[in-house]
Amino acid sequence: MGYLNHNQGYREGLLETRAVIKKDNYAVIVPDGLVNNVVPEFEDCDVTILGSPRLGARFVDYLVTLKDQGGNTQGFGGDGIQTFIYVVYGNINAYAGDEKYELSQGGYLYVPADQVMKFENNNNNEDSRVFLYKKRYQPLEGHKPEVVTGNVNDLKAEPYEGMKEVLVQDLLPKDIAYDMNIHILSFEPGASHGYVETHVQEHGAYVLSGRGMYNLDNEWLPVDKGDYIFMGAYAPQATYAPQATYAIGLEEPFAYIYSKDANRDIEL
Ligand code: UGY
Ligand code: MN
Repeated sequence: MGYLNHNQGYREGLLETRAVIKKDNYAVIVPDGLVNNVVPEFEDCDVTILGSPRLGARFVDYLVTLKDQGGNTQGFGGDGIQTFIYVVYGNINAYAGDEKYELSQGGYLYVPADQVMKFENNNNNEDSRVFLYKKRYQPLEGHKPEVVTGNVNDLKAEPYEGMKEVLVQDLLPKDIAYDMNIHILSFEPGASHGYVETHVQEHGAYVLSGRGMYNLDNEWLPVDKGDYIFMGAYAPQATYAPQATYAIGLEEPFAYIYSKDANRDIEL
C-alpha cells in the first residue's frame, strides 16, 4: 500500500490496481492508489480528495488523516457550502461556529451552509481519520437546516426496504429543510439490494467494513473496506455483500457511509 501507510520504494510484484474511473458515471477508488493532496488551511493533515466535480459529482468528499494537533481551524465550508464530518477512527474536536463537539469513532457533525466548520485532532498525538463532505446548499424558502450531531453507535438501524439482513441508518433528519442526507447501509454476509437502482441522485460512499460485489453500470466489481465508490446520477447500482469469491469465513457485515441528494426538484 502506498502513502496511507507510508511505504516507499518499489514493490515486489507488478503494479496493478482494482481502481476504476468512469468519469460522470462511476468510480471505485482503492486505498493503495491514494495520494496526499495539499489543501490550504488543512494543517498537519494528510488529505485525499475522493469524489469531486472533476469526477462528475456535485459534492466533494475527502479522506483526511489528522496528525498530532492537525486539523482545519481556519474554517471549512460556510458562505453557501454545507459540510459534514464523520470520524472513521480516533477522537477529534469539531466546531460549528464556536460551538464545540467532541467526536469519537462513529461520531459526526453536520454544519449548515451559513456557518463554517472547524476541526482538530484530540487523540493524544495519535492519528485520527475522518470522512469529510461538502456541497453547495440548495435553499428552500421557509426552511432552514440546523446543526446536527450524533454517533452512529447510538443510532437506531432499521430494516432496509423489507430486508432484515440489510440495515439503514439516517444520520440527518428526514426534513425537507435538508437537500441531502447521509446514510449507512449495512449488509449481512449474503444479503443484497432488492433490485438494481437507477436514480437521478448521486452518491459518494466510503466502505467502513466488510467486502462486497458492487454492480456499477452493470459491471460487477469487488469492493473492500477502505474503498471509495462514486455513483453518478442515473448510474445503475446494487450490492451483494460478501459472496462470490468472498463467501467463506467473513463474518463482518459489508457497510458503507454515503451521501444522497434529496428533497429538491431539478433546476433548469
Ligand atoms: O439510498 C440509496 O439510494 C442506496 N440504496 N443506494 C445504494 O446503496 N447504492
Ligand atoms: Mn442509490
